[in-house]
Amino acid sequence: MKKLSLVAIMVAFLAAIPALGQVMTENFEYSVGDLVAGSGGNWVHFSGSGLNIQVSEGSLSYLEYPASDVGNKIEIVSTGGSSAEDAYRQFASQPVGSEVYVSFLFTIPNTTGIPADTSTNGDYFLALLPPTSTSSFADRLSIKMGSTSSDFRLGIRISGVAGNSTVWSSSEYSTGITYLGVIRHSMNSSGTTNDTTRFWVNPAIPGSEPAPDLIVSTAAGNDPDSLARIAIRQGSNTPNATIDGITVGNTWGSVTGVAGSPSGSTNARFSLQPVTPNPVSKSTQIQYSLQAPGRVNLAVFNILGQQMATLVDGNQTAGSHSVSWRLRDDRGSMVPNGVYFVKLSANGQNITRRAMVVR
Ligand SMILES: [Ca+2]
Ligand SMILES: [Ca+2]
Repeated sequence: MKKLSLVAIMVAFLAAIPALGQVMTENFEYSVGDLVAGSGGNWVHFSGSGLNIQVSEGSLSYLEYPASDVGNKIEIVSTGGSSAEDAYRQFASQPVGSEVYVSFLFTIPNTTGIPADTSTNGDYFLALLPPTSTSSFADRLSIKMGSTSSDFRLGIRISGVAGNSTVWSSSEYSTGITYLGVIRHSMNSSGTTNDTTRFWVNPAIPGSEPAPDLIVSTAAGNDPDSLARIAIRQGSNTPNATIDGITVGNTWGSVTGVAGSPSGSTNARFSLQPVTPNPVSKSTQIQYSLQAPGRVNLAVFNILGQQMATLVDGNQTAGSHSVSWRLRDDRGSMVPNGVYFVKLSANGQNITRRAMVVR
């Protein structure tokens, strides 16, 4: 049997992430437990005590989103009391004149603990910060109740300076769904009252930048000179939430997956869709695309790195392809329940996706 080492799996994960124009990608490839303690210094605690932000097993998935289904994810809770934690991750400082894009996946399982629909500013669970600040928050992603207990509203408060209230989306969003959020902060130069932030929920990707779901400009001045931290907040009125796949970049494409294609290439890019459904119980249709024609190998490995099933092994054309896997190994036997890795290799590149088989 061929062996696929854990190192090869990690390399495959990294190869799946486009780099052009990207500043930071956070897939939470840390062990389960306290985020700050287990992140090797990537995440820094800056406020609160008692109840720490947790890394949990598995990832959020979102079709076509590059930072989907890689590593683990984090959980925050509505603490309903004094125990809390705020933590940030530093990224390369983005100066005045920059466009700072931040994309992320999130799921709100229920609306327990979040502020009422009548709240002016709600509470926030994600924000940006200047390079050395733990208090001058920009772009606080805020949440409050929607019109029913299974709906919520999202808003952006561009600055904490008095006069800048949260601007709320007109849409309501549903509990239990994984959403893609994108924030774009335009650090317009010359002036402390001229920045603009745009916000999208579930924009179509890949594609060009669509009109935002909301747009807010600084009303009372204290625009940042630079942005260099992303903060996650867990507190009394923050939501129960799962967060994953945070990407920071300077262009729409760098955080949503377009800019990964080298210039001059065809529209097709090298990609492997997350396995759906996941867990798989009967069969799955595996979709992928090739940027160039060539030798292709698509195979399924078990958690020990043993190759179980060969789905494709031969030359294929550029563009989209699809193959079904009926959960059988190369000998025709049904594979046992468990975790598997689907690995696509072509033209010296690899992408690996995780699949759970549960009958
Ligand atoms: Ca992840
Ligand atoms: Ca400004």
